[in-house]
Amino acid sequence: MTLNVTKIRTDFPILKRKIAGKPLVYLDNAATSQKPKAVIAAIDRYYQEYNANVHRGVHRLSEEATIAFEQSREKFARFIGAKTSKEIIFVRNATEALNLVALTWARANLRSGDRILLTEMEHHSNIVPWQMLAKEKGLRIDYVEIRDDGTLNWENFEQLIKERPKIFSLAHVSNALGTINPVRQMAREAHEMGATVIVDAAQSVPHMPVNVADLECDFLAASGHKMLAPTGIGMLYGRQDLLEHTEPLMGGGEMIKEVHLQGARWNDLPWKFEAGTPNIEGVIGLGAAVDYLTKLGMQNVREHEKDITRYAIERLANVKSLALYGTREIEKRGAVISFNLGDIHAHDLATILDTQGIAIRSGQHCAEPLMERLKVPATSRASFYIYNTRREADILVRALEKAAKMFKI
Ligand code: C6P
Repeated sequence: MTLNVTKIRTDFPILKRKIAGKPLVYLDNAATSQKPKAVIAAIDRYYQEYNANVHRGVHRLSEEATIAFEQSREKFARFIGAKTSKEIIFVRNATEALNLVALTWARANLRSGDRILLTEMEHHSNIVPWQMLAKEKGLRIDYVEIRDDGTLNWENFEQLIKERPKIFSLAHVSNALGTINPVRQMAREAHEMGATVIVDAAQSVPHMPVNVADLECDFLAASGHKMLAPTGIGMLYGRQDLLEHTEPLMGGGEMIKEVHLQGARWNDLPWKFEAGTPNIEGVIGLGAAVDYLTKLGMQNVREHEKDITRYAIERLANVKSLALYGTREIEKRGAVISFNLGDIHAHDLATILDTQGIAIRSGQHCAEPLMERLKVPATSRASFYIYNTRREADILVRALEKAAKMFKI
């Protein structure tokens, strides 16, 4: 075992909960993770001891809040290998991060007739902002196909990248299939063809070592709430030279250096993109979450998740009438397993599992084009994290076998 899961579990008060008289088995981590005491305590401490607005006051509380706020930015910058914390912009979530790139850098740099390249496995957050921009500016969107095993079709990518799209934006890890995409290899080819590379890392940053220099990406989006931090805090990484030459989206306090009746001058990076009072408690919680994950070691997190995913897939493969989606190659997938049991609708299955205390997600996972490609209306999805155990995978398997009996399939 690469992580001391028994010890980790004691850090998460919610895991002691019972649901319908059964211990909670929380397997909906791709939707949002649970929060450790250290994160809850950091937020509590902020409100109890140094609640104040940031970057505004010279009084002690404001100074302390500003230091904690900016330290969190430094921590996250180090966590993903950014060159400087100026490259980290705080937003609400990964969705807002992707929209921010679309509405600022992309809106200014793309012209009618330009192409954007996405993939068939994208989350709606990495499709709809581009569709909106495409409509506004007359752009064309192409999608890299996926193979039946849920990996990207490399030949198709090579064809489409030769069309010289201005943007190549893709998920690092698919939230519905778990596929880990070879971002670095693809980014190299995309750059050779002149594209700017945007990575939706909502499902990778919480689960494995992620380094923006290794990925060779230009922008990267992530959400705090999937990596032990509170909801309402998201992170956009952008290469400093790109952000320096990009106009802000929103105007107001915080994002300006000086304002006169006839004009204003923007603040330095990263604040020029952070108009208004930010989510201070969210940022402070994020700092504590990064500390927690750093202490565990992200390679250890990945190894633990590989172990439990491999084990769960092996066991699930033996459940009668269970269809598993995605590649079986463990190196190519994260800790997300999508499946269907016979013809039971995913929502019915999730409801049955809930009566056993098991929380999974069911539906289209905000990836409707992918569901169309898989020719399924929905899937059930179990997703693991640092506190999940093989025993919990066993509980899932037994509950599925019970459901199969109940539905006589
Ligand atoms: N996926 C899931 O259950 P937000 O909602 O902005 O924090 O994250 C959006 C997002 C973007 N990209 C990927 C790959 C994602 O998985 C998500 C969020 C959740 O799969 C909620 S739909």
